[in-house]
Amino acid sequence: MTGSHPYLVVIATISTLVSPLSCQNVSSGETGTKLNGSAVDFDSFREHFHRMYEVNGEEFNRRHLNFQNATKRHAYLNSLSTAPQSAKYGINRFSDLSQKEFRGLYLRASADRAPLFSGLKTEGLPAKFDWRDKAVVAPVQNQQACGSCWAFSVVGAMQSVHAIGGSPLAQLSVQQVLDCSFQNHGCNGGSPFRALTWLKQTRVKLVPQSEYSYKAETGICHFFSQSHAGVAVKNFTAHDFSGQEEAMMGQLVEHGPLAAIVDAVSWQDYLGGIIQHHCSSQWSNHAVLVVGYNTTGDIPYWIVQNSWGTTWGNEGYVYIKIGGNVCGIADSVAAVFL
Ligand SMILES: *[C@@H]1O[C@H](CO)[C@@H](O)[C@H](O)[C@H]1NC(C)=O
Ligand SMILES: *[C@@H]1O[C@H](CO)[C@@H](O)[C@H](O)[C@H]1NC(C)=O
Ligand SMILES: *[C@@H]1O[C@H](CO)[C@@H](O)[C@H](O)[C@H]1NC(C)=O
Ligand SMILES: *[C@@H]1O[C@H](CO)[C@@H](O)[C@H](O)[C@H]1NC(C)=O
Ligand SMILES: CC(=O)N[C@H]1CO[C@H](CO)[C@@H](O)[C@@H]1O
Repeated sequence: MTGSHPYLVVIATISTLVSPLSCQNVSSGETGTKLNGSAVDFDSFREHFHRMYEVNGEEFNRRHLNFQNATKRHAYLNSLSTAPQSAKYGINRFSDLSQKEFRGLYLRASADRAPLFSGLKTEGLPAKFDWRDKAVVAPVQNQQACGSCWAFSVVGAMQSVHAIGGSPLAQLSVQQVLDCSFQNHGCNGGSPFRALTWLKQTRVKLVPQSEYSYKAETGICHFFSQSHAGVAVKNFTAHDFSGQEEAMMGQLVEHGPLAAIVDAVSWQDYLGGIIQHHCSSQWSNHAVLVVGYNTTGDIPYWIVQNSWGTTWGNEGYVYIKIGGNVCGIADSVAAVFL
């Protein structure tokens, strides 16, 4: 499933191209109901997402062009969505960003190579499994205009594994990882594996989110004494499960939610449903948390928590077809041990 298409051009240089003003408003469209894509004009879009740019000003014209390009992309992306449960693409709060801007703001995970998984598949797996049913998955968060997905995926895995171990589900500080994981680049991006390596080597304890709250910008690392309560990583595994997604299902059930990196270029336009097409496995650029799967229907799928707020996708989640390494979901997958 490597079908890329003319609109999904890879843009190698990642730079922040958007003015801080529009960044703010890119991340502020969290209220109200979601536009569902069909026949939305630019005026309705601006009203819905509170875009204040001056009519016919330079920014207005540029955003209008991006918007028109987005609607063209949607027609293309939807052309293969034939089954009712297939992914739908359309207008959302990202629709006035160019693809390059979107990448620069949201897709800031660097690719990690992991060794091919060589273990066995687990026998007797349930046909569907969802860690949310066990109340060990924290609510969907919003990274806002900060390239911090790599930290959200790692912290998401840690807080779930902590809760699976019997502790009350608590949100841990993403900001602490952003500020303190010095081999990464804060809001300018990072790698989940480097963050996990840092956590394992330093045994830094992540404090609750309430004590070190998320700012959506890189700050100065706060240190806590060793006696301060927090959660540390003992170990982690990282594997490539491409061609072995059933074994990956076993890891999920045995160890808890998994941190994974994906190619999320087409997610700019995603509204919901199961992604089967238009999602390559070649250029990973985003990090997420795999929390479950469902193989009972015609199209088996992964249940994946994203960090773009609850108005994106299926209440903040994305479904990805199992098999074929769609979006590179199986390319490098980490399980954490606390
Ligand atoms: C999208 O919105 C239109 C008009 O509001 C509505 O008729 C249609 O059923 C909606 N489609 C979906 C998939 O929700
Ligand atoms: C919009 O699409 C056209 C043609 O597909 C392309 O040439 C142009 O660069 C795109 N504009 C932006 C702002 O992405
Ligand atoms: C960490 O995990 C790796 C891979 O499973 C294993 O080889 C290693 O012994 C573990 N280390 C510790 C300290 O548990
Ligand atoms: C699993 O998938 C089936 C088929 O698509 C669907 O009917 C069912 O609601 C799903 N189960 C859960 C728990 O989401
Ligand atoms: C700079 C700018 O346009 N800011 C606007 C962003 O959107 C909010 C509403 O969500 C407006 O109040 C701001 O004026």
